Amino acid sequence: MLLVIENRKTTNRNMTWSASQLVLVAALVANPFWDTATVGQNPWQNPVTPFDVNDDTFFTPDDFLVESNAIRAGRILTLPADAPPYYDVSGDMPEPFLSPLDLLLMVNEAAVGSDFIAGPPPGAASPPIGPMQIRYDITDAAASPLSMVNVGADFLLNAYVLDTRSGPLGVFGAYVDVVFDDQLATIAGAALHGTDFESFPNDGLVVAGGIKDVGSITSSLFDPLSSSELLFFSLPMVAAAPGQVVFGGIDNYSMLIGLDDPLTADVVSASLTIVPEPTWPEPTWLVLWLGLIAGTARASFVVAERQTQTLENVGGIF
Ligand SMILES: [Ca+2]
Ligand SMILES: [Ca+2]
Repeated sequence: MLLVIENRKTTNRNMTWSASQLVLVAALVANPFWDTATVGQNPWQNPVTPFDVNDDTFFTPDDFLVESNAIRAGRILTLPADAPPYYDVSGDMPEPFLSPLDLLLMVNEAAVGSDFIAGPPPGAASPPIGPMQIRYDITDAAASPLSMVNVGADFLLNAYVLDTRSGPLGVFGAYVDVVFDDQLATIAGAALHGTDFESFPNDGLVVAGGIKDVGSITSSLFDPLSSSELLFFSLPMVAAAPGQVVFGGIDNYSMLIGLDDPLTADVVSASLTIVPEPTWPEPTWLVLWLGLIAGTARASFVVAERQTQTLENVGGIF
């Protein structure tokens, strides 16, 4: 087991470290009880891999959810009678306990290890619908709302997340499939993750009819998040063909602070009307067309001038 903090700055897995957390990390390095040889000797440590807290055989973001919930709820030093969840990642011996060190070990392993999957567990069934919302809207690069664009125009598809419980604690994270007609619009760049959700980002896999598993989890595993609606990600896109394109889909693996089980959030879709680019006549036809207008105007002027002269001559008789 290797604890590397510096590398985290070079990855795209940003975490916020307070001075007290760094002290905890230093304490971990010096902790005489931290030893991989203890794996399998502690009833609250997963005997197969200590990072699989919820014991589903994978190390994925929902393991962070379970561990973070336990620490936020103040369960430090008090482990439940039965495991799993296997909260004691560090495998403290001779006396097991749960602390922020366990979560920090997971952060380190996810940043430098090869066993972490930044997305839902492979083969996981869609979780039941729960009290969370993912809302899409469409803007230009300056964040002005868009409802209609020309073919070829760039735009941003933005996703926002909201904890809709009566007593909201905030959104922990999500990995979502965005469904849309890829004949009408195409993805033009990597996802831009919201500043509140920069941990363990997944830019998604582009597939026919959309993109799979775009998402991340909270930028701070220790501090409370705002319970108001937050920007989750923005996807750069380009309008490809005329039509009305709808961005939606309900297949998402979403997580709320305080709930150990992932859920499926309600999705509020967004639509965009794409119209053809303005067309202009060929240059030859344009010259003829302008010439015709000029000729017509000249003829009208001549006629008007002659009418004026005629009236003047008539006036001269009297
Ligand atoms: Ca797991
Ligand atoms: Ca521990």
